[in-house]
Amino acid sequence: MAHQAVTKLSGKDYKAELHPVWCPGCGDFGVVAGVYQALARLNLDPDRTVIVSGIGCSSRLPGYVNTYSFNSIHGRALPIATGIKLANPELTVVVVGGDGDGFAIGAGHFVHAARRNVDITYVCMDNSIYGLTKGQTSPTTPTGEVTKTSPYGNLEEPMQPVLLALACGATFIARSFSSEVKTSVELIAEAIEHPGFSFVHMISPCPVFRGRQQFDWVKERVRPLPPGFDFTKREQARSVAFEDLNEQISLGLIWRDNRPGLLARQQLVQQKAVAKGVATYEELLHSFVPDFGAVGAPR
Ligand SMILES: Cc1ncc(C[n+]2csc(CCOP(=O)(O)OP(=O)(O)O)c2C)c(N)n1
Ligand code: SF4
Repeated sequence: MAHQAVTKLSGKDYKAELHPVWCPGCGDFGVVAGVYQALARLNLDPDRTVIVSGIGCSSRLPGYVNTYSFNSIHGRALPIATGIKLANPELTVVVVGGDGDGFAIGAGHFVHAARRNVDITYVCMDNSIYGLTKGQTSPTTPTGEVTKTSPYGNLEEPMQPVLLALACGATFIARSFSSEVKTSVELIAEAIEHPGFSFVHMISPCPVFRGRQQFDWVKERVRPLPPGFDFTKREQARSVAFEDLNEQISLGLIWRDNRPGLLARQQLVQQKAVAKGVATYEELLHSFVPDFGAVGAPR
């Protein structure tokens, strides 16, 4: 359950003193604008909200938001966020980062965060390039794209983040585009409210290493999901997940499922333990490891 601020906050209340150092025209400006407004829409208490990232241009975002923030290690934001949420379920935990961070070095963590269905929100800012390290191909770079590491064109097929999220059991999957801030606000707010692992695939162009034409390329292809699209129907979600992004990029809520999250399942275990006479979570831990918490105890 997300904690609300005592007074009504607006988007600018979530702006940190630190000003973004992203390049002029970077898509990430649109994403942070969407984050400010989504937090304001939910009136989240900044003292009970944490934004976690890895390393990359996009991973600078937590520093620009007036909540707790953790700019962590490249590719490791999801396990760190999982630990934060499990240690203190009262916190609202949001993870942000780039496609390199999330789908190259961090790909294994994405798979397991989705599978575990921990109640955290992951906004992956996909520019299909490594921005911070100056323009190497990433797992989502289109085939044939000329980059610093593919001067004759990328030989590889890009991966499909939405398809991967669906295959791994994410219970909320949406896609937005950094220039469509209104759509981003709605989807990020809904993702935060979702009790389970929520994933927002956020297309956020890098004009420096993919060129200004990346915005035009995306704009020509994005479209809202068709009227009547049912995000609770797996076969409809699957058809979006298999979309050829060179042809069309659907924006909106693609998939939602009410499978209980990890914390809800943990509560069931606690209830069973209580029924067996174990009164508290600490006692439950002691029943596994009798010396748990004792000074010098094995950990
Ligand atoms: C363990 C480790 N490996 C590699 C790096 C170098 N590195 C920093 S950011 C980055 C990739 C950045 O691309 P992405 O995650 O897509 O974010 P963007 O900068 O495009 O927003 C890499 C490879 C690192 N910091 N740590
Ligand atoms: S290099 Fe690209 S992703 Fe990084 S700040 Fe500049 S425009 Fe944005």
